[in-house]
Amino acid sequence: MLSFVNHLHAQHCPTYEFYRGEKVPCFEKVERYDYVIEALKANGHEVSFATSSANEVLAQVHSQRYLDFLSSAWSRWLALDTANASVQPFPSVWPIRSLRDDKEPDNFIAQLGLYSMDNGTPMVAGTWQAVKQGADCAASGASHLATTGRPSFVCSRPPGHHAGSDFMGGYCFLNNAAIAAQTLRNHGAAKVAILDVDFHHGNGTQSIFYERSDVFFISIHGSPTSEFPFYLGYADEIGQGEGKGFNLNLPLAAGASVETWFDALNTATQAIQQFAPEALVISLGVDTFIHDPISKFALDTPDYFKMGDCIASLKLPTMFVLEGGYAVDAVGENVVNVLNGFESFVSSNA
Ligand code: SP5
Ligand code: ZN
Repeated sequence: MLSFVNHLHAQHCPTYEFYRGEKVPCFEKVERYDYVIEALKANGHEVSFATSSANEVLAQVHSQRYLDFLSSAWSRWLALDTANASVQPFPSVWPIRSLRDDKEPDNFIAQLGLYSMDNGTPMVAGTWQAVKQGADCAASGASHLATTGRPSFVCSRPPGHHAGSDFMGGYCFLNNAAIAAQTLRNHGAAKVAILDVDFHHGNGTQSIFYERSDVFFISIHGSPTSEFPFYLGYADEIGQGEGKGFNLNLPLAAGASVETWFDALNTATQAIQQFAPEALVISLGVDTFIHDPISKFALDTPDYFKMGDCIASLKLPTMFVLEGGYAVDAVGENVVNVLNGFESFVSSNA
């Protein structure tokens, strides 16, 4: 499968995040990417740099004021103090209920809170360069699928599915899966489905398409009663207005078995079949892995091959976008197993 790889990913290299008030090393590590590239090459998958720009689609997925903030954030952080060059900014105040989010304060940390859902998404000097290139890879993977009918894999970090139209969060800045889906729409696909198999609910992707009937969002994830992002991802979120009936959440209890997970996948694939999209985007997080350090599902390496095979049985034009997965040295093999499982179905049913 052709992979569009983000060669600027390492410019996003935060070193620490906060856990229970203490600084801990980042889970979303630079090496995750290297393991995926290594596994892609070892399995004979071709790689390409981005071939399209996401400039146009970015403004369809994200608000202009958020894009302006994100693209200029580091220079304004540095302008406060040159010593900030080696400091990761974190928000400390947020405009929650009863506070105004329509006014943009001049204070940088106040702006950071306005455009963040958590304090778990560290930013560094090269974050914008890395995430913009990731968006270009997502647009490229979608254009490749739309123009050739062949599947693609977007190999990029940081991930994207927690990023909403106007906020970052959960290690995510630009929503690559949403950018891919919107690019497919722009190429003429009337209906697109996004299946999010990351352990965490894809709150950003859900919210971007919540009032739209042209993009059906389906997510299998740890229940928000106990798992990040906590404040979205319940089964009663079915879409709104035009979008009513075009959002499906399948939350599972932390600790759910592999069998339970594949039952949910079966429910998801049936719903996708019913929707009959012209293209399918998979938000491919492999933090469902039994040894993932921050997640609580039990999938093992061979299960990822089966996942790919199940997805291929839909026989839809499909692309994959890398999301989470933090058991660093297993991420490559698990991701590539999904792609191989997908291709093995396609070739054995050709
Ligand atoms: C894309 C994605 O997978 N984002 C996940 C963001 C999760 N952020 C919260 C991390 C909390 C880490 N908790 C550490 C538990 C260690 N036992
Ligand atoms: Zn995740």
